[in-house]
Amino acid sequence: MKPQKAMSLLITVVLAASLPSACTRSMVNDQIPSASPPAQMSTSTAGDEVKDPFGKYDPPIEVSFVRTVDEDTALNILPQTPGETIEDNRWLTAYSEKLGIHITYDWIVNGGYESDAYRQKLNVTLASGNLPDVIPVGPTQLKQLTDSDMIADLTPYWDAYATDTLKEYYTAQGPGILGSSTFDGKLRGLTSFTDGFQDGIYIWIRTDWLKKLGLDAPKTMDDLLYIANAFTTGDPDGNGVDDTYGFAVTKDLHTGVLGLEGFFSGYHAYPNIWVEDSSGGLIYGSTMPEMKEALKVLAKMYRSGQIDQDFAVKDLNQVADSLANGKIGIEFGAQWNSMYPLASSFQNNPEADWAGYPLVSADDEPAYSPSKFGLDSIYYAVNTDCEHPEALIKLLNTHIELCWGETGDFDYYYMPEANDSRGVWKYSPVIPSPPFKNLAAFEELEKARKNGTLDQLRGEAAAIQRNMEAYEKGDMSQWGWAKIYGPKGVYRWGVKYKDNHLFMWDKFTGPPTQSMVEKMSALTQMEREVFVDIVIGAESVDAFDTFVTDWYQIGGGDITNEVNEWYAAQR
Ligand SMILES: [Ca+2]
Repeated sequence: MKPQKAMSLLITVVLAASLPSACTRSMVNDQIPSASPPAQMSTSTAGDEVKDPFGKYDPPIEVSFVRTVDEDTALNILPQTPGETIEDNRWLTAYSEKLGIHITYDWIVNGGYESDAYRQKLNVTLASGNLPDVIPVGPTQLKQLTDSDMIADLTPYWDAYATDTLKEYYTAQGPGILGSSTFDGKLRGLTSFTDGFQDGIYIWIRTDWLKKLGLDAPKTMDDLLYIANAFTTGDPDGNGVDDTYGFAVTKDLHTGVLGLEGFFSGYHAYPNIWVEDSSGGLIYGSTMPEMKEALKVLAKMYRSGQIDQDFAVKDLNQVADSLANGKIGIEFGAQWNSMYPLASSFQNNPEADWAGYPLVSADDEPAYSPSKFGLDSIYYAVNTDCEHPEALIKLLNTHIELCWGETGDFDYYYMPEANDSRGVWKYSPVIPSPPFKNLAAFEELEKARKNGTLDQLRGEAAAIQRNMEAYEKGDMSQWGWAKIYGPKGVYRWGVKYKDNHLFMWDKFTGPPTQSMVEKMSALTQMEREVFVDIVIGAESVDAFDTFVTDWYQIGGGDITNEVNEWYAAQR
């Protein structure tokens, strides 16, 4: 009931009702040929149109979508943009004026794309077969629509119409982003979000403890292990008792915060992601032989008290509490860890001066930053009946250009100061953003610091600079920003990761396979139990070998086969 009511309120303007739909072929008579893909069109002699990534349709066309209105849009954006509605706003006006594309919505529901309201409505639409021109779907639905041949192969349109910038955005994090929506070599959808791998795992260390013990930041795994031992036995908090630990470890072992992935990578082991083996196939990183040595080291650290003796029953929040209470000096995690949980440590004790460092290796080969694929996102797929599949690409090109391009206006189209810095970009039916967006903001800040042009920053970098200045002026709640974006921020190392290709991308980026859906959670549980038992000494490290055999036998083998079938189909 609620969504319908909201819908009737939101649909205040019926845009361009008399325009031909992009799906009603007979009514469309513009200069863009349609039925055959551009790759073939280019071989024809007469009437070739130039495949302009920003080409305007004349007469205009109509492109239908379905969409959601999330809470932020309903509560923050709409009230701060008087005169604009979901169906009549600055973004739709821009698409109309610049591209001759009139956006309409077959339906609109309240909630995000992950909401039950959207899923239910979408399922009804998919079952009816009456799809809009462009349909935002999850990875599993994308696969189903592909299998039932209801959505177009976007490959020729992508090749012909995507700008270099757009192509760069979708490939900057390796082939996985486009690969996640490619089936049998055909591109069936485009993600709304090009940042599928985050931007790195770092070592966060109490530098006030380093200083107190006369130690330098670690450059190697040996250094790091030395520091962890010193943090345990050297009384870094100066209370005369050995009551501190080296590493933060939770019972779940692998998490983006307080996790051990960054430690394992120092031994070239990559649990929880799929990596290539020497024959070019994919294996599950948790089963790599390299895991064994790393587990052995952890067991030794546990025995010597460098890891909380009760970690096996402590979840993320409990370990975060220990860290906030000054009991832990090293944790592995993402750049945002300075906001949580490290900020609490600083709030409790202003001397707790955390800093982020790059991962270290146990030998000469670099430790790659583990990058698990987590595209919590939707894909734009195009109805096979749609007259102008390339219109989607033009919308994406234009969105990027208006927000981040030379001719764009970030302060009008993204987060306008005039509208209380609300994210009006959400008015657009497509919302691609640059990968490594935050790293790019750091690089802008670095450049401005070097050139003395901090006052000329705009957009996100300007907002971050304001937060850092607030911290300088005594607003302690902004501490975390400087730890990421300041001159000594952790992103110094993020830029190095990026420039030197030091990411270990998760190579499986497809929808969950059948066996994965059925068996992965049990396998993950077994993995955690065995690894924890090895660390606490309940099992010898040789239990790892049994684990690998068991893992393959009780479902991991099937999953591995399916993952490799998917991988082969990507090529
Ligand atoms: Ca102590």
